Amino acid sequence: MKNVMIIGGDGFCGWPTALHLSAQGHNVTIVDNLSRRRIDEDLGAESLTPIKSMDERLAAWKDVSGKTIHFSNIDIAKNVSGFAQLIASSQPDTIVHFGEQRAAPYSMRGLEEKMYTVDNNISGTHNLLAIIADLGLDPHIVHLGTMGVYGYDGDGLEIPEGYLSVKVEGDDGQMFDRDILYPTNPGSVYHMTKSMDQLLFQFYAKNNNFQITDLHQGIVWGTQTDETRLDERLINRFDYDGDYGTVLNRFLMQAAMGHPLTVHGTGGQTRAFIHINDTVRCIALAVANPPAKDGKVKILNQMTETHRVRDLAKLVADVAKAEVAFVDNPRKEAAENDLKVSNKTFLDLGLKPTTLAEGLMDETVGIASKYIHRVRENTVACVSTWTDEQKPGVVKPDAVKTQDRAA
Ligand code: NAD
Ligand code: USQ
Repeated sequence: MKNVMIIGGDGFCGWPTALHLSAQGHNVTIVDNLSRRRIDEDLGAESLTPIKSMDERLAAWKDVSGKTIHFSNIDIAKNVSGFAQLIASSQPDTIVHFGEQRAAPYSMRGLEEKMYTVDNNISGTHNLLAIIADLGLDPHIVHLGTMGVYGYDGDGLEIPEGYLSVKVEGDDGQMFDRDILYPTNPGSVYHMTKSMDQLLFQFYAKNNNFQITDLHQGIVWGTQTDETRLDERLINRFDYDGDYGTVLNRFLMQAAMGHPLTVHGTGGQTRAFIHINDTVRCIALAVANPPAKDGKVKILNQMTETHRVRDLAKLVADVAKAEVAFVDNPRKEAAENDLKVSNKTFLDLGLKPTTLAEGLMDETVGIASKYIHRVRENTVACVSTWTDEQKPGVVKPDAVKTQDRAA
């Protein structure tokens, strides 16, 4: 049994992870400032599933399992003394860090959201590391990073787990071997913060000999896990709005409401995916297998399948009898890319992936159709654009020049 602190334990990945680790017998403390719920209120958005308040969730878990999960409402980016006191008093063996602003479109919305995402994510991660160093503690830190740090301009070269072994030619023709962090190529301000997190981890692993596991996770789909299914009050969140809804959950919700599936651009974007049940299993495996204290961050790719967006749309359209619409892409991203990813470590540790083919029907009928009466139709459109030129109604400079020339 370990003392496990879960930062961001009220969120989509954090809540089912807290339940899973508690079910395994660990003593779990959630730290969350509930900012995700406040952002929903600001956006006029809401989870499709009726998630309960933290107090109700914890009481339900006690009823169902007899186990207690502790909760502290702390902003880890701002409340340094409160966070430090909590870590000092609870002495965690493991800290799982989910507590960041995680939506790429939200991070591109405007000045305020860009600043908030950088301030929140970078300060939060650095506060955690600096507090542990200051207290002289030695917990294993498990961080949720993203596949997006590698970028999506791939041509089929298999993405390794975090590091790239390269040979560099010196002036005199001598060859030098280097093992470097895979060069980052973030596609949004959010993904950029995850790239910056990597450097913070690299420094503290080297300087303070911290044990750090950074999980480069793909897009998480699905809703329920073995534990959240046990009681309706434990249900996990399902985001579908234009900022926080990820692509597959959006397609499932759109199919259920009779809306065409909104494929951005050609739909040639290939992305990595993982089911939420496998997310919680991977984190349990990571918690059980801390890295050696060798001054190096252990990086694992946490994904199980890759799919092209237009193929996903076709799959959902066939299962749920929906139409597909190819819409202007609000993002700046490669129209087509290949993606091959190594996920050898988790497979070697025994992960048995839930495939899309197995889980899709369950989601379609069990979640999207069941709760579609709760949908807020006005939040479905993607309104955040990567550049001002992409905003609807904005006249592009080229168009102005052409008009001037015509006059
Ligand atoms: P989420 O937004 O549902 O959960 C994040 C939680 O962290 C929220 O409950 C929020 O209130 C909390 N939080 C944010 N800032 C905080 C702060 N300063 N102090 C305390 N709590 C704070 O996100 P999620 O989908 O559960 O993602 C969790 C982590 O996994 C994120 O770091 C994200 O980058 C990563 N990730 C998610 C996905 C995905 O598809 N959902 C994929 C890859 C990686
Ligand atoms: N897309 C559509 N139609 C939509 C919504 C999205 O075609 O209606 C496309 C996007 O343009 C993009 C792809 O689907 O090409 C994926 O978008 P997404 O919103 O599902 O995922 P993304 O923005 O990459 O972010 C999500 C999580 C983030 C996590 C990341 C993992 O929100 O926290 O880090 O997935 S990864 O993509 O591997 O970097």
